[in-house]
Amino acid sequence: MRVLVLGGDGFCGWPTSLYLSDRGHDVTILDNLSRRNIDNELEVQSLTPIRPVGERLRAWHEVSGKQIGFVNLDLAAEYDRLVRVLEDLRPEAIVHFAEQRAAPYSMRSVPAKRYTVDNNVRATHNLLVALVETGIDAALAHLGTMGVYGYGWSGSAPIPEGYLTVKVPTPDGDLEREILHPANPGSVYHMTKTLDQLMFAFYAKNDGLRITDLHQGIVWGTQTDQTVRDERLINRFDYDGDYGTVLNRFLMQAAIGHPLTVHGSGGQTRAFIHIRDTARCIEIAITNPPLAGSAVMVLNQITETHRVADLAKMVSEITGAEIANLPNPRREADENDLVVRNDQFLALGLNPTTLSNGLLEEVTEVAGKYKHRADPTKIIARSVWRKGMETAEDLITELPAADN
Ligand code: NAD
Ligand code: USQ
Repeated sequence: MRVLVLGGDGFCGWPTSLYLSDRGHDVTILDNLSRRNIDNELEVQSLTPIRPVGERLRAWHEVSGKQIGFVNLDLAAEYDRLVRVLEDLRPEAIVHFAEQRAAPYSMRSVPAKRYTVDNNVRATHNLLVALVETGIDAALAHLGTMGVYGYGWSGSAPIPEGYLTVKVPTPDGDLEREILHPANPGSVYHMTKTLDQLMFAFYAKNDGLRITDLHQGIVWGTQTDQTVRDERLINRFDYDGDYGTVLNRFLMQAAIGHPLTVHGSGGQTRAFIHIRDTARCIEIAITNPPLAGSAVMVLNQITETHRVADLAKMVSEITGAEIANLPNPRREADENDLVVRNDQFLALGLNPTTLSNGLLEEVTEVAGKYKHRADPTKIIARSVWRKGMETAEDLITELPAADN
């Protein structure tokens, strides 16, 4: 298939682009490299030495013999160029990763909140309008998030795949209806994903766009079968307090001898997926799209759920790392249940990589190898959900210095 990967220079987009290319798809990446600019703004770099995009693409051509195209374009701002790119490439499938994706970054300041909403909402809407204007009937797979459902809203009831069957009381008896699961975002970033959902529902209904919204859990791991083929292909590894996600942060912290930064009691339960499975799920999604005129297809892109405290314990048992229970800078439940349906991906052939069989490999081969690149001052999460919230900043002198 001709596949356009929006946000294909990022943590999920890069390995997915290589995977799709390796599988014989004709891939073009579109990215404005804004994520690399945010690294500069935050004065932090990926733990792994990611190469400039041109060098990445040349390296892929050398090792695989395959070409991946690249377009530097701001999806949120350059609408006319986007239309021209779509008309030139006429993609059969589009994968949409191109949004600001960190919840802590989206809460750190007024400019960051405004940027996250402007960037994400406009990027998604521009894409949808451009598909209608050009008449390109591509299968669109968007990376949404498990966080659109919120945590704890429905107690221990399993979270369905997007839609909930409800009974509406009427004078003539109950009507059964299928509705989009109520949105309950926990950050400005997560809120943009709930807004995306409404735009998708409208354009699927009104214009017959074929859309799959992948409600993905937290992605962990770094390397895939493609990114290991040459060091110039290495994937990004975020570990800082804004962009680092919990499990990769714990793995990196263990590698440099920093205590594991559990927020509060660690009773938060979240859904996880390995980066290799992200890439596989995307191919499954674009090759099994909904029919025109159908509602948006929602797939929960997760393979397992864990409590943060249990992850810390697991990493600590393997590595001997200490665990620090820090003040939680976020407004979130201290504890929640989470049971998630993911039947559709399993039925479509996904064979999940689970935590136990990939964990050690990550600690030793990636975090350990590049630990000299870590800046320990960037580890503590400093973005707070409300002014005046306590952070771990005051405890920093009490935390043992990282053994870097
Ligand atoms: P990332 O920040 O590493 O990658 C996003 C890419 O999109 C970057 O390369 C960035 O430069 C590009 N981009 C952003 N705005 C753009 C714009 N206006 N125009 C063109 N390019 C733009 O993020 P990621 O971790 O790869 O996440 C990708 C997607 O998957 C996001 O939408 C995110 O919400 C979703 N997701 C990620 C995770 C995770 O754990 N990383 C989990 C669930 C869902
Ligand atoms: N947490 C810690 N210690 C840390 C970092 C995080 O205890 O050092 C806790 C957080 O407080 C939270 C949980 O771990 O309770 C998850 O935090 P996270 O930063 O790993 O994940 P999150 O902010 O939810 O965001 C990430 C991605 C986002 C994606 C989302 C999927 O950055 O793009 O949408 O995971 S999900 O969480 O399923 O909505």
